[in-house]
Amino acid sequence: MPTTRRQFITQSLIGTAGLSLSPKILGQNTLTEKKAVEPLVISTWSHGIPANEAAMKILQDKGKAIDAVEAGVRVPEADPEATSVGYGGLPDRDGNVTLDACIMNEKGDCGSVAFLQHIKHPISVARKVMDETPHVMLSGEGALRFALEQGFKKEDLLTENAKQKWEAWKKEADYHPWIYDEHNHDTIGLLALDIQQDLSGACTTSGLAYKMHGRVGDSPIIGAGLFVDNEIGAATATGVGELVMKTLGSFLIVELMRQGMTPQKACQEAIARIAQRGDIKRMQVGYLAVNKAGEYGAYALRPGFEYALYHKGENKLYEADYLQR
Ligand code: SD4
Repeated sequence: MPTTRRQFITQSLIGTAGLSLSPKILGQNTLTEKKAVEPLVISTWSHGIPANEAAMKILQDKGKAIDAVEAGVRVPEADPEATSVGYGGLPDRDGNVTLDACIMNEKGDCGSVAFLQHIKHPISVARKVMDETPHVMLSGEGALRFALEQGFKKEDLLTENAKQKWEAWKKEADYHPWIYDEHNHDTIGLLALDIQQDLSGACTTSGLAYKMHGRVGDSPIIGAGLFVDNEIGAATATGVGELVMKTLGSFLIVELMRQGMTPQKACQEAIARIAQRGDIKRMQVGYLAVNKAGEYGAYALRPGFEYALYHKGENKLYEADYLQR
């Protein structure tokens, strides 16, 4: 029988380090009473280390998870060396840097932008969509117009380095988005648990390098690249977006945690679901998940998926376990 929400939360709280089994914890007030918990930030790839740093600073100042996740992912968005996020991202096959991002808070509110050009911080535009409009998602020209109305600056995001790589690629124009290449799959997905025990997440990317003009991946799709349910947990994805979209991976992971799986087991199950669908040779997908109790998980289709975890005073890079041996 699936675990009910109340059972899950009670079990999670029992599992939280430092919480005693007082009758109060097990009683009626469980859902409304908030205990200060150890904050946690987890994010994809090595650019997660400086992103976690920025996010944790906010959490340590007793800030909210939603502000932490936005501040965190803005770090790689602004970094020209991060060639798969924001400024400096590798362009599509026509030389346009097109960005996808989404954000989700503890109330289940979310905002997203897809196929956005010329704006360095798509995550902050996504936040504005969440906070300032009745909608969840804006795309292309409309997203750009909204960003400019909100005071964002129009910029050229194609750096000299990215332009040179694109020009080198054009000589062959050989397009294999599915082939795993360590430089082609570096979306940042970042999840945070604040001291109020609230969860939020953010996900931002320039998508697959040399993609078709107009292609949108999983990263701005709520439930695919990111999902947060503050009563259960949160999950985010990186890798070949088409595989994540076909299985709605992040939503699936949160639902599996709702049924009682640990974050690790839920990530494994979501990766297995992708593998069951067909040939995944040389393709990469990586998932991260965290639950309300601050337990986390990470799993990938193949070796090489790194994630950064900032917890209990340490911000470290780890390599996730994987399916394809
Ligand atoms: C996408 N998931 O657009 C993204 C690509 C990526 O790490 O780089 N992920 O499909």
